[in-house]
Amino acid sequence: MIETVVEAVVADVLASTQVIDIHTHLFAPGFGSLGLWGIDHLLTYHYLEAELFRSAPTRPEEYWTLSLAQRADLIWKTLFVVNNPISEATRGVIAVLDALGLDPSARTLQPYRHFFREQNLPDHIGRVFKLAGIESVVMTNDPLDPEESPLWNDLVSDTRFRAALRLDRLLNQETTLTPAKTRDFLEGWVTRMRAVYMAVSLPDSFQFPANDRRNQFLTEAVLPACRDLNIPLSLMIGVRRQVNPAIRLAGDASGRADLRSIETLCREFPDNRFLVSVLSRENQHELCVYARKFANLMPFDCWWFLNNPSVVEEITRERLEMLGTSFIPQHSDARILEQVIYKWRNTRRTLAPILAKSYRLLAEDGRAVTRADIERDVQRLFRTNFQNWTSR
Ligand code: RAT
Ligand code: ZN
Repeated sequence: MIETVVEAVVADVLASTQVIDIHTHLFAPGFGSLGLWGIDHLLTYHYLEAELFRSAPTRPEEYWTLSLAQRADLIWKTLFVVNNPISEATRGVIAVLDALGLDPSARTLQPYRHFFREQNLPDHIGRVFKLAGIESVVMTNDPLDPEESPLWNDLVSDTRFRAALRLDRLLNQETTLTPAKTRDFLEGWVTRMRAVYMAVSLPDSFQFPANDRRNQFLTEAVLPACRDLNIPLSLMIGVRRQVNPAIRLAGDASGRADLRSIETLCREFPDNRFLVSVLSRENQHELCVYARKFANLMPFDCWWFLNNPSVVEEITRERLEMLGTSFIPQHSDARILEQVIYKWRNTRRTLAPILAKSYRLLAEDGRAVTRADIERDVQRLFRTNFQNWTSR
């Protein structure tokens, strides 16, 4: 295949491969108001709130007294009318409106609110998934969340939404549970949720081994439970929570972590599988090095502040060069349903030239690829690496 053809074929294969979105904050319709969608939530996404305070004189204390609709109006006016929406998060809203057939240059939110009011949620979810090219999403499910846990009682299952048992409260805060009780608790909840993995976000200061409560619960409860249930543990490392509490969810930052903890975990727990994402750009290369040492380590995603084309490009090239296709390139982290449209569109757009370049180099070195070869790689990246990791 000649070069321009390769890039077109890659783009076409990426577009037609239904992705499994392995980490989101979305909820199946059965969770009612926990599932966020529509224009007001799209605009009050914390990525946009962080940008609002840089361009409007409004103070956070003042912002939080406003209603949801007033906050959305302020963000629209500030970031979309008075300024051009050229940041990644603002451009995403434009892409969503456009994909849904709306004119993205309205001065007020009235036409968008009207559109979303007319939608019936189950049909709308189907349309959004189709536009995003996703087959299913993995939710973030915290059994200690007082709003969420009672809803599991009589939930109608929806195979488009799979569960992941989130451990942040259990591991990062004090609970009254002992490690032994925690292990039973986790095994019970994984079975009930049919969770495909357990997950925790960890600070940049995370150390393993260390003489602390988190290490004790990891060693005595989480790791044995994951091993017995034969599911992976997802570690998302490098978040510095609430460096600016005034801006709430937008107030978290990132920091470089000591990845020798990953080395120890992978070596000392060979019967466990780890999905690992690191938030600091500076940690990416060593994560690839560790993945070359330990087959029970699966690097995934360009997470949060890394999910911008310039950084995704760098990280993904590095991973392809060092790991071939044995990693999971991206998840959406969507908190609001329609975000999957722009997040996956951006991922495909960034991946196409990167993959095409790998195939061009391969051809220059003597082996041309066929469409079937490209399909095999994209299947691994978008689907089977995760499927194999979670259903052994
Ligand atoms: O990306 C985000 O929205 C962050 O606020 C976090 O949710 C992060 O992805 C996490 O899962 O902790
Ligand atoms: Zn997340």
